[in-house]
Amino acid sequence: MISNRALHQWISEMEQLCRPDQIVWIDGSEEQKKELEREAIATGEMIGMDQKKWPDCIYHRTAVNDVARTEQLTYICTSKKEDAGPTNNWMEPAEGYRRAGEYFRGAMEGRTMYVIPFSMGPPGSPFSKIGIELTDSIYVVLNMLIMTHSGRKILEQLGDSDDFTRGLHSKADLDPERRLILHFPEDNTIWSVGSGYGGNVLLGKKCLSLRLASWFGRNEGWLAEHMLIMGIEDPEGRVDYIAAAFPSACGKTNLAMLVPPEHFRKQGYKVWTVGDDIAWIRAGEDGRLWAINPETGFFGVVPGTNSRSNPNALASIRRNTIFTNVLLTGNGDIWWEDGEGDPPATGIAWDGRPWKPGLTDEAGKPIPGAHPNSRFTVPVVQCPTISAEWDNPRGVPLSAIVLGGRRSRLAPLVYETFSWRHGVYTGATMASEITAAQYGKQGKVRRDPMAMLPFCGYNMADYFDHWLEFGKDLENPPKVFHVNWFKKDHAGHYIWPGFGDNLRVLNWIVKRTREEAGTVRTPIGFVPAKGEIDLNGLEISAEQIAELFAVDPGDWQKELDDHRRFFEQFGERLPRGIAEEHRAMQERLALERAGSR
Ligand code: GTP
Ligand code: SPV
Ligand code: MN
Repeated sequence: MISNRALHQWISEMEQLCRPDQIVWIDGSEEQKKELEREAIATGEMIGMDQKKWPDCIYHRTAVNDVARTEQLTYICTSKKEDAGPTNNWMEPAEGYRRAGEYFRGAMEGRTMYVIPFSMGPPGSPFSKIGIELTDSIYVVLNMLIMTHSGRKILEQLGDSDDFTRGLHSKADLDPERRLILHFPEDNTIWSVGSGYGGNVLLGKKCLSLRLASWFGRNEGWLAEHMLIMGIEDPEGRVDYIAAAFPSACGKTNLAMLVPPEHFRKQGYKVWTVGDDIAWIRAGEDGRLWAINPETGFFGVVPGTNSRSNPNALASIRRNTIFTNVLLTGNGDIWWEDGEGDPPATGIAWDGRPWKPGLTDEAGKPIPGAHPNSRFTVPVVQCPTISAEWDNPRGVPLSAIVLGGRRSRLAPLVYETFSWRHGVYTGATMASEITAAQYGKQGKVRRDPMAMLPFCGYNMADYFDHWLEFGKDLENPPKVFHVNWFKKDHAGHYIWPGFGDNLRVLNWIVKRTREEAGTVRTPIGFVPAKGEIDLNGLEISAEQIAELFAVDPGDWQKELDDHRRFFEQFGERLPRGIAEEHRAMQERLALERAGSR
């Protein structure tokens, strides 16, 4: 099909290792896609859906032990262990190739190897990176066709260059004991074996666009981040773009597709979606930050998606969508928890077992029909609020960076950091409660710097340093904010309504970037002055507002002690700027506590 020698040589080596029956090149055509869907349905790899109700949609169920990324089986394979750092699993490259090579050996016998040429970022943009994924999964091919620029046009773009990410994936036998997700940043290579789940196998996504890209970004002077990108248009038609880092399943897709509350809609506020998961950020010649969404699709959490929480997502996924691990009914319909309408009388749960409403486990807990991490895959252009700038090769200029997590306690609804350096400190100490998108004890608070704990492809201490240095070179570094939509009252209920009402907070943030809104100084940053967040049309009491913005110096002292313990693992490598910010915060808290005594 093409003359690229480096590409052909690599493919033939991988072919010898995996021994597929045949090789098929993905050209990006609609005919090939339809043919693959038919084949996947015929073999049972995927399941057809009611085409009247769900036009061009298709269903997939993963293995029951394969429903989220497996961070414990994900490795950074660098020559030096320190380059991966204390927060990553590390394996020596030779050991990685040897161990995974054993699982790959002959794994594609009786199967087809698909060759997927893809580009993260618009082809030809200075931001963009080309990859080739080899896979034995039609599910992966169909997802990559939605999530990336892919097919013949990318091969043409690549030409004879050997500058492409070499991605090898095989489901092999889907055995978690023989599963590895390996990254070789020094070789621009990714090997993933033994899984069929999204973030483990769509190699353009977390593996390339975050783990490898963060490594490239450090060497080349840019940032690859786990961030949504959205535009907020005010009644005068000015659009401010913000990028926001929240950990997995903490609200990026929802915020990126936000519908303004009525009070704002009437005034003419609009929200535009640019991306919901990943941002690549560069400094522009104008001294501002510019960001692109390298993806072309959304791989979003299904449960909780309904016409109140996220009508734009719901509108996006009515056609031409892949559904993974939701509840399937006998007649090709689907259902999920906190979606639209009543559950069906009976169905087949995400794990393939018969399901009916009211089922409980031994502990009396409801058994869900859809897995809490069930996902939709849909082209971004199907979103009613997709920004006209979404695939602009130059990206969009950022007015603010927003950080956040899921904290039932402690973190106030919103605060503004004092400086870029304090913003980096705030990102470095981000924490969130574990969700269904990760394996681990759900609800437990873990530190997740910049929402990148599972995605930073190098030593996290060097990552902090890269952020600090990156900001020093900026003429106009954007302000950095922290938000928390998830604070709970003593009865365990969310205090803040969230979703569309989050625009009230974003509006304050945008005003702050123009120095147009008042603040109150606290030891952790500036919180909105009374009356500065527009609460018009919202039923919320003064006590609730007070609780949302409370900054308790005693609780924050405990938090700060935990920051210190977290930083200890980086030893000497922790940048001085971070240690200095820690000390400064210690002093502000001590002053506050002395003052309030
Ligand atoms: P990944 O795709 O895993 O990176 O997740 P994400 O960050 O895009 O999270 P998503 O928007 O899919 O939200 C995950 C869960 O958080 C869903 O169950 C949402 O209903 C819930 N959620 C999102 N925004 C809010 C909010 O403002 N308030 C509350 N209470 N819940 C929210
Ligand atoms: C996440 O877990 O942050 C996701 C889903 O966006 S996955 O692509 O599986 O990583
Ligand atoms: Mn994500």
